[in-house]
Amino acid sequence: MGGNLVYKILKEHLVEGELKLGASIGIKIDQTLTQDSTGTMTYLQLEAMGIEKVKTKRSIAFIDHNMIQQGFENADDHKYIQTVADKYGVYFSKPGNGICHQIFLERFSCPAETLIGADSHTPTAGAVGMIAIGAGGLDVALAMSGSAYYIKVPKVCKINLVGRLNKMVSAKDIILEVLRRKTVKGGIETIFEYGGEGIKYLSVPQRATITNMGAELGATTSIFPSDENTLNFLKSQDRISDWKELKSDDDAIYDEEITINLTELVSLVAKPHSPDNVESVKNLEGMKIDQVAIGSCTNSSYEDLMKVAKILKGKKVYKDVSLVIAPGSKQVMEMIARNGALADIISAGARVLENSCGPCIGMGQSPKTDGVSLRTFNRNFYGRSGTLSAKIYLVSPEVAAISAINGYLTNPTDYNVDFSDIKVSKFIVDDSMIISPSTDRKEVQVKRGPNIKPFPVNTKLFKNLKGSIILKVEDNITTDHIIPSNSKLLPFRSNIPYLSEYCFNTVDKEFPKRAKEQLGGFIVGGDNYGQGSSREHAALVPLYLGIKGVIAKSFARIHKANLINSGIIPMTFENEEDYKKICLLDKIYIDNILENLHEKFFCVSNLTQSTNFKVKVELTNKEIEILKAGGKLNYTKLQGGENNE
Ligand code: MIC
Ligand code: SF4
Repeated sequence: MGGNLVYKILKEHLVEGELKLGASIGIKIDQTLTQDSTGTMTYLQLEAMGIEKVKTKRSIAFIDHNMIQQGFENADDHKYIQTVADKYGVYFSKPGNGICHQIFLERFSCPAETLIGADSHTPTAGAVGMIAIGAGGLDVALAMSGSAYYIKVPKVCKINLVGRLNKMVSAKDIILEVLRRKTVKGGIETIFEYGGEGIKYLSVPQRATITNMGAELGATTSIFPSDENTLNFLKSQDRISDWKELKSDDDAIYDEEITINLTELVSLVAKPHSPDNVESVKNLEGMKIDQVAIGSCTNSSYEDLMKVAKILKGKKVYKDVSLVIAPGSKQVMEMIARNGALADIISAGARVLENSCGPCIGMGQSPKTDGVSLRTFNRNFYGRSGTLSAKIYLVSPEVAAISAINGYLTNPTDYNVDFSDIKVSKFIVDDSMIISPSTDRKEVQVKRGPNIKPFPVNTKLFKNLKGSIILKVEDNITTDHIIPSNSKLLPFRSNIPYLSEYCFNTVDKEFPKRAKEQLGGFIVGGDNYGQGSSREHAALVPLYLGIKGVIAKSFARIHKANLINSGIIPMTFENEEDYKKICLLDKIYIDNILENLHEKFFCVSNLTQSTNFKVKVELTNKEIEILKAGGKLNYTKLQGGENNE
């Protein structure tokens, strides 16, 4: 097979393996990105690799998540990241410069290159024709040290966009439609390649909304061709030399194709508590709302905020609604400040937040008890907003802004707002908040505050495994369930012992205590276990609590990789009936796991119920060796260095 965009880029970057569906391949990584809540762990691991300087074409450390600074922890972690970046030759984007994915798109994205990032929404850069993949921090650190990044060659699903969006229906509705059809697990081991005549009406920022939220499908990534719209975008960012045409061949082959008729698309909304719980806005119109939040890496571009400003101009936010807006970057904020749109937003009564992730990750603006919040974000997982009883609905900026004025969910199609003059031919380009690394790196002192604690490292795998089932959970458990993020916990991302007290807090508050009492053990999960973020804390914290393996119906891609990297064995039930039978605190025993890992299926004894059941492991030979070594860091050391993978 050949000729599609995905295979063209993978072929150019292939360093190991054969480019055929399902095979394990190693690809060369051109660029990496980290953000602050995953970054501290990533750089601690990079330091442990003993290299002198990063070996990528470019690596960037962003500060955008952990911004409240209610104690010393955030500021200390930011200083650590800034100094460690300087030491290892990494660019540093200062707090206030904006959200990593928005800035990366504006200032660093390059068609036909590869990117991995310690954040699940790294695929945003697929909007310019990059293969951009979210990964655990350790994999990003390894890429910085010059190692290849390993993936299973995913299937390529072409999404044919035909027709043209109606006014007030937007890119957000396209990706919500894909989620409606494919669900949150419909993209596992898949790359979505967008094409068709409809794409010519989509600007790069609109495409970025789609590739960004492709993460919610569980996809490896999503990609658009690099065409004239890409050229215009890069030109307007003063980066014409980064443009390169990238298109699929006319006879390109795909593993699957689906078509979306944009002309027929209507405004959509994802209901609580899952991004695939999609229905038309019309069906829910009139629902009373308490809060509207506009921003996040999905919908905080200049175009998005200009639409919002035009809708709000001369109007007032409804008396019972709190409207908050967080622009995606300094560039966006400065543009709307200089052209007066920000004044229209402020005059309407919006609360303007700084350029960061903010409420998207529960850093402030938690809704009131039982509150209904409309958000332009990408995730509405249970508890993520910081208020357990809140109901979060995901919508487009158009729906959000009009609803904020009315006080209830509103179908925007009857509104006639003129967006025709929003196009921009030249952005304000000012990279002064991106600090280049020092030339004299030897002199740089890495500053470590007291919040930075050592990360746990596993031991070599024992011959036999024995332990209790410490937790049994349902389908679609997210990393937000495993290790919640909010303004109280995010400052402790470099402090695994502290975080461990909150592991599975929204599901079962007793879990950490039980894990300690039982001296560790196993977790039983449902389908799509570990969906959502890339945070390796969702593996490192269970490791710290003694978890040896997770037996689930199926796993989300990044979380499975993070478990393996931590030396925790991901197993799936061969027969789903066994999921039903197994109980909390059952004692299980796995004989000769060292040998069994090489078999596709092996037997687990349930000592409590005096029964046996079969589990499956889907691992490459390298992953088996990583598990035996007790995680990827140990494995890399055993191989004699970071580059001998
Ligand atoms: C998210 O949107 O869930 C996050 C916060 O950006 C995470 C990263 C993290 O947990 O720090 C992600 O998407 O990977
Ligand atoms: Fe930040 Fe939200 Fe985007 Fe994650 S999804 S990177 S928290 S804006």
